[in-house]
Amino acid sequence: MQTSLFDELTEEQIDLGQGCSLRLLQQVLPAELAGTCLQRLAALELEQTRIRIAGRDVPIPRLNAWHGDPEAAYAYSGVYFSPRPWTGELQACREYCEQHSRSRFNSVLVNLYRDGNDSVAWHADDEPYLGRNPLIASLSLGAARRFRLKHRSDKQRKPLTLTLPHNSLLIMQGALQHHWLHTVPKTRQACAARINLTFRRVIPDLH
Ligand SMILES: O=C(O)CCC(=O)C(=O)O
Ligand SMILES: [Mn+2]
Repeated sequence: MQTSLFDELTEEQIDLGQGCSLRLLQQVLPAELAGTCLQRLAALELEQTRIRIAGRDVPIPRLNAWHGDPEAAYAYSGVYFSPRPWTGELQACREYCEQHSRSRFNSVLVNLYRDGNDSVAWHADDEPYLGRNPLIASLSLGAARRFRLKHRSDKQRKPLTLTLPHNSLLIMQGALQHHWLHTVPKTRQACAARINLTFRRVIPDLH
């Protein structure tokens, strides 16, 4: 029987006001492809980048790698990365994420959270070379993790907690990076590995 690629797809939209919105899609890749991508991406050459915080050189609490088109160099907390080339799995994931988000991406940051001790601190994806109001498409594979958002200045706004399960796509768009911060906190619950791919469009002239 021929089934549509998007048969199981479900979508939830969250409007946060001030031109900020989120879309959370489930079952974005065909199930078998999601499984093979998780295995193969976890076998990529990943590293524990070091960043400077308050004058100290600190390893980030996760492994990562930057892949993309040659011109899409990327900087994170003052560290520059030349993109590694696209692999077959990254290319396949990019195509699905582009279709679902109706956007084009020239780069992806691969993050591996080895277990519940790995995390990403509060931050926004607001680097100048992503341009104004960048659309970020964030694909999660493997263990489900909590993803929290808090408003930067309005302390009356309640923080938001989402769970990002295997094979889900979180699309952050509009002015979200301007007004809100996000984090994947550590968890004490036993937790297997999780791969997260954040697809971005770097505008090389803005470096
Ligand atoms: O792992 C995630 O869900 C988020 C990763 C993230 O925020 C980032 O790489 O900028
Ligand atoms: Mn981020």
